[in-house]
Amino acid sequence: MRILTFSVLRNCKLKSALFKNLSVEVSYAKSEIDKLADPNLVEILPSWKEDEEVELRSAVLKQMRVLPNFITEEEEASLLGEVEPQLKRMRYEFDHWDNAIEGYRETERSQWNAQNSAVLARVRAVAFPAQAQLLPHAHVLDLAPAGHIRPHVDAVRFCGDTIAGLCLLSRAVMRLAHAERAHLALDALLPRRCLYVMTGAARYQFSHALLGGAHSAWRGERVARSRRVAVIARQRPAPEHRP
Ligand SMILES: O=C(O)CCC(=O)C(=O)O
Repeated sequence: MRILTFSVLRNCKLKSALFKNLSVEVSYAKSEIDKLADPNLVEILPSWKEDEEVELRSAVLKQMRVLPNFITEEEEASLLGEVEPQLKRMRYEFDHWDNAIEGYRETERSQWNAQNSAVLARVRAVAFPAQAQLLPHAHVLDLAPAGHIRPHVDAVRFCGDTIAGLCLLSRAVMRLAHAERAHLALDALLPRRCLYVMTGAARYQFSHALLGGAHSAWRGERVARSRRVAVIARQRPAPEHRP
């Protein structure tokens, strides 16, 4: 599906206020992110020496959070049930010469059934500031078992301060590397059914990549990857960056 090919990942070309029609009651308070995030799922790589850029290190660790078991198995099945018919009609894209991503198919979705709307409302409540305006569509990104995403920073013209992704079907390793000093790097283990939330320095100063199965390891152990679907919510770009 070439219309979306790259539009989302490279340009994050999504539109205004995600979930704006939602009337679901949300029970999480904003500080839930601190309770739900597991700091053990984000690890600074050895190339980033302990005494180097200490403030940046502590900032990025606060700004890349992984919330394990954010959704239940039933909620995962329900989200997949809604996106699968659309995804199944597409082919995985490989081999595009300048792609930042390989082995993927993607779509956008703004209308969800009641159960999925409730899940997405929880994402909004936990991951985004109360006043944040979100893009109207969630980005649904389906990576084949052999698919991967190369390092990139989401363009400010198309995406604001915070990016939050629900991870379905497979765990994966996401690598963040400082855009100018790539040895300042960290890995995040994204377990199946987690939510990750990237904001601030983690979103702007670091590239992020989704490692392919052959390169995915966590604490010395290989992380097998199978097909993975991410449902990603993004904040609207700041007014000064809007196209
Ligand atoms: O699949 C993911 O969770 C990450 C996707 C990504 O890198 C992006 O949309 O910018």
